[in-house]
Amino acid sequence: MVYKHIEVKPIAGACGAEVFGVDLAKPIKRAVFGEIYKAWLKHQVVFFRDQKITPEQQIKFAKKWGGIHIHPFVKGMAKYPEILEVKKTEKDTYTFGNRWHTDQMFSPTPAKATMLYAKETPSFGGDTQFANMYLAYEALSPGMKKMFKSIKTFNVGDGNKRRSTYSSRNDRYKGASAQPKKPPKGLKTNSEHPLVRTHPETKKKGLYIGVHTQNLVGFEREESEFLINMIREHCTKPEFITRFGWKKGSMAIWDNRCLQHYAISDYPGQRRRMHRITIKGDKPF
Ligand SMILES: O=C(O)CCC(=O)C(=O)O
Ligand SMILES: [Fe+2]
Repeated sequence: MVYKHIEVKPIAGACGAEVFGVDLAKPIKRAVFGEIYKAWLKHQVVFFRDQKITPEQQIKFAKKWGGIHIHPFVKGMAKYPEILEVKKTEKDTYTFGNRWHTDQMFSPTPAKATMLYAKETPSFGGDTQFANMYLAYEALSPGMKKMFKSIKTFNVGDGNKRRSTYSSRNDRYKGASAQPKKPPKGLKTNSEHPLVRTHPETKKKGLYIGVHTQNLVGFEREESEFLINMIREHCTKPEFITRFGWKKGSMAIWDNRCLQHYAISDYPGQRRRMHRITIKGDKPF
């Protein structure tokens, strides 16, 4: 791919690229954004370094990717409900996103993209890993592809919803991240999705599974657990993974439709604080 306005450098064989030549604090021309978006679809997650932006500027940039999703049971920042502060302090033991997952998979219309902007980073550790679900699908044998084609997963997000309806001193969620809020009545936090998902824009197929996946629809419990464990292990082979080391001012935007991600919890006693915006997605097919 040839870029006229930006420079794009992959950071690993699996996925992920760093974008150079963009100042997110300034208005971004349509042609420049067009190239960023193309690079994003190709590399699945793009990174920008040394950005100095205000919450207003981050919100403005996020709106270019689609409608901003307001989290139903995690409170946004007091002045900016669009932004969740993902924060871990010296004392916190819980790390938000510390499992392989794709955002809001429990929802009938899970997030399209997630944008994370680093405000404070530990002196070491706190990287985020991304696993390429196109590669994981492509690496399957024709027999497995055929078998997986018609499988639906059942995905549940109840843990978070439950945590958000009470707040005790012992709650491991407390203080460790954005604060829970009461979800609207009747909020749907479980959904069936295809195990093999077609990306609505690239039209490529990828495996679609994450921590929210509880069982495969229509399978016996033993069968379902066996297959899910196998798929989880397969999806996170080192060859499918890239790892991003954050510095203050780093920004990442990832595509939840074709990646899983994992926040590494290896910096006890240190602080890490991120500003997170999620972009609304469609019903997976
Ligand atoms: O903090 C991170 O590196 C990622 C956390 C996460 O899973 C998310 O923001 O969706
Ligand atoms: Fe996440």
